[in-house]
Amino acid sequence: MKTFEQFLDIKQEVKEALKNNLPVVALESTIISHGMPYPDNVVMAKKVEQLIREQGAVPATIAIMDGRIKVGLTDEDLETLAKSKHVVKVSRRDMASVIALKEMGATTVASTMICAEMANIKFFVTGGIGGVHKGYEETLDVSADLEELAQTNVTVICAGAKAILDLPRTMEYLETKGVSVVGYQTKVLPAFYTRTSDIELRLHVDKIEDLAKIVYTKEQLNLKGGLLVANPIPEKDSLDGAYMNDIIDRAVKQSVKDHVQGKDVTPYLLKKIVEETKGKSLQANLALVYNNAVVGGKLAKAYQDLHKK
Ligand code: PSU
Ligand code: MN
Repeated sequence: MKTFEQFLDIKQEVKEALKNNLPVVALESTIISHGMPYPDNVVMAKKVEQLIREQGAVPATIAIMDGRIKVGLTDEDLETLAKSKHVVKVSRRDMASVIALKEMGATTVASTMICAEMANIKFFVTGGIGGVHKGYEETLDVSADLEELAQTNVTVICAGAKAILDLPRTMEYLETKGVSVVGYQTKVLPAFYTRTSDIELRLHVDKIEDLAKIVYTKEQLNLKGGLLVANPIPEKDSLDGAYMNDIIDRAVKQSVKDHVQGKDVTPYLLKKIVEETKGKSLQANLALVYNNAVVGGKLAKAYQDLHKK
């Protein structure tokens, strides 16, 4: 037994799927505890799991509870996480302390990747990744998600990075760290609430099977690190770019005035944007996560089919 396995609590259904080489898709929990208000968050968490199942894959939402890394949560666990005011947002640096001190922790993209790799899960669906923040020249605020993508072997399906971030610098950082960003049915980086940005991607594919081939080949080559699939929000759910940028700029300025720092920045901005858009951004956020769940489930399945050949 590897030493970390003593802390892993893999749900029976997930364990069996992994044993039988069936497709499994990991999900993060910070999006539940810190990314959306209750009760939308728990509705989202359950629906995402259902959508993944509909693609023929098994969902595994990850969180830290009672000193254990839970891989696969019950509906009751999801409720607890969604309602509690005392959930720690756990990135890589917080993992050991939250486990050791038996706190309740929700995993970010970075820590979900770590836990997924520990459990041998290859695919992970989220909304948007963290990145280089606007004004980073002053604050040095760069999400640990980017470092994790550089070193942990999990494919992350997201809707790009949202415009609260400095998108060009986020892309440069990923390039430096050797992380492939593959556009799925898009030639430009989607910007979360919107389908497009002015950043051209070096790589895009139109077919799920091609994504699966890229994941498989990266693995055969033994290349370290993650792979980022950028899947744009559906047209009908996307918001107007200029409208959103204006709201985001104001939210970022307010966060500086309010001296928001560290891990509080992203949750603060998300909440402000939901308020300012009177819930429109929340609807868009839900729609894009569902869309990612469908693509993630299909990709996990396509990868497994490829593997069998
Ligand atoms: N982007 C979203 N919703 C979220 C997050 C990002 O649209 O909930 C969360 C993810 O868990 C991501 C984390 O990993 O915020 C990034 O936080 P930070 O910027 O502090 O690294
Ligand atoms: Mn940060």
